Amino acid sequence: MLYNQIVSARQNNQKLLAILLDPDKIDMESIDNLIDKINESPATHVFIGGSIVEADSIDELIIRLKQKTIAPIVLFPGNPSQISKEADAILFLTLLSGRNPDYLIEHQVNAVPFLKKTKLEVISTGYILIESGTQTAVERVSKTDPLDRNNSDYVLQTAQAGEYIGNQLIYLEAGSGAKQAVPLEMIEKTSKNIQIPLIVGGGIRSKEAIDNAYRAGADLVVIGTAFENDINFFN
Ligand code: 1GP
Repeated sequence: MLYNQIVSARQNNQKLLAILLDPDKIDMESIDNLIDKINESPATHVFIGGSIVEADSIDELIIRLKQKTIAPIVLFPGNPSQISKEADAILFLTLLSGRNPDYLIEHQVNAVPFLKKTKLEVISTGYILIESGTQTAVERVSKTDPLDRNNSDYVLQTAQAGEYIGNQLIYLEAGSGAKQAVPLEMIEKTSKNIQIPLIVGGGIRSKEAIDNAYRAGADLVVIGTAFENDINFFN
C-alpha cells in the first residue's frame, strides 16, 4: 500500500518528491516529452489535480502516464468530479484551515459513490492552507481564509486536531504559485510534533528550497508551477 510506503519513508528519513500535474494545463500533444522529463526527474510520486479542473481528460492523462511511468499516480482533487479510477490512490482531503462545510464534509460525502466504484487507495489527508502573500486559487475556490503565516502554534494545533480526527497525512499548503512558501520554522514545529507524515507544497521553486523544506522536516515536497513553467527544472 502506498500509505505504508510513505510512513516507512518517514521512519527511514527517505525524502519523497511529487510532481503535481494540473490536467487543464497539460498539452496532450507533447505528453510523451513530459513523461520523459518526469521519468528523468527524482520524483517518487505524481499528483494529479487542481482547484478548477474541467477535465474529461483526467482519465486519458493518467492512462498515458501509466503506460510509461513507474511513479504511483495520486489524485489531489479540488472536488469530486476529479476522481478517476485509473489512478492508484487519492488524497481524501479535509480543508482543516477553513470553516466552509462544503470542504469539511459536503464534497467528501458526495465523493463516496464515485469512490466505491473504484479500487483507489483512500488516504485521509488534513489540508492546511497557509497565508502566502497573495490570494491563491484554493482561497478563491473554497471561499476560506488561510492561516496566519506567523502563528506556527495555531497551525500545529490544527495539524494535531487533524491527527486526532484520524487524518493519515498532513499537507501544509501555501497554494499553487504562492509568492512565499510555508515558513521553515512552521514546517519544523509541525513535523516534530505530529506522528504522521507531512507533505509541504506551494511556491517551492528551487533545489535549495526543496532541500530546506526537507531539512525542516517535510517528508514529501510537492512541485507544481516550477515544473510546469520549466520542463527542465529538475535538470
Ligand atoms: C499546489 O502545493 C502545490 O497545491 C504545488 O504548488 O504549484 O507552487 O509548486 P506550486
